[in-house]
Amino acid sequence: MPADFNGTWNLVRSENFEGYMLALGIDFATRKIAKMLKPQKVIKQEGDSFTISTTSTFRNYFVQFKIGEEFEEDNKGLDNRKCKSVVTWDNEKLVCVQTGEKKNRGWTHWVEGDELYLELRCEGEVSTQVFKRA
Ligand code: YOG
Repeated sequence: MPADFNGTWNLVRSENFEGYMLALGIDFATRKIAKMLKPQKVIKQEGDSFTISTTSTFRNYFVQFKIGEEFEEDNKGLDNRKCKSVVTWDNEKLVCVQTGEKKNRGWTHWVEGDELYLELRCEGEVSTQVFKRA
C-alpha cells in the first residue's frame, strides 16, 4: 500500500533552497524573491496517477505524471529548461529523475507523520522543503 500524498500542504521550513537555485542558474533578483515565498502544494493521487500544483504569490508550477511513464517537463516559470522526467516508487518515497542539461537533477517526496518532505537535487546541491497539512 503506497503512501498517501493527497491533500493541501503549506511550506513551513526549508534548507539550502539558495544553493539549489544557484545550481539552476537562477538570477539574484529572482532568488531574493523566491526565498521569501511560502508555496502551497496541492497533490492529487489516484493510484499511480498524480497531479502536483505548487502555487505562490510570485509563480505557479503544475506537473502531471504516471509512475514509470517518462514525460517532457518544461519547468516553465522555474529555470525554463526542458528535461525528460520519470517518477518511480522507492518504497514509500516518490522519486523523480529529471534528465537534461543539469546533472543529477531530480526530487524525492515522502510523508513523515503530518509533514510532507521534498528533497530537491541539482548538480551537487540538495535542498529540503518541509510542508504541513493546510
Ligand atoms: O516540485 O519541482 O512537488 O513539480 C522549485 C523552484 C519560484 C520561482 C519549486 C516559484 C526552483 C523562482 C518547484 C516557487 C527554483 C525560482 C513556487 C519544485 C526556480 C526558480 C512554484 C518542484 C515538484 C515536486 C513538482
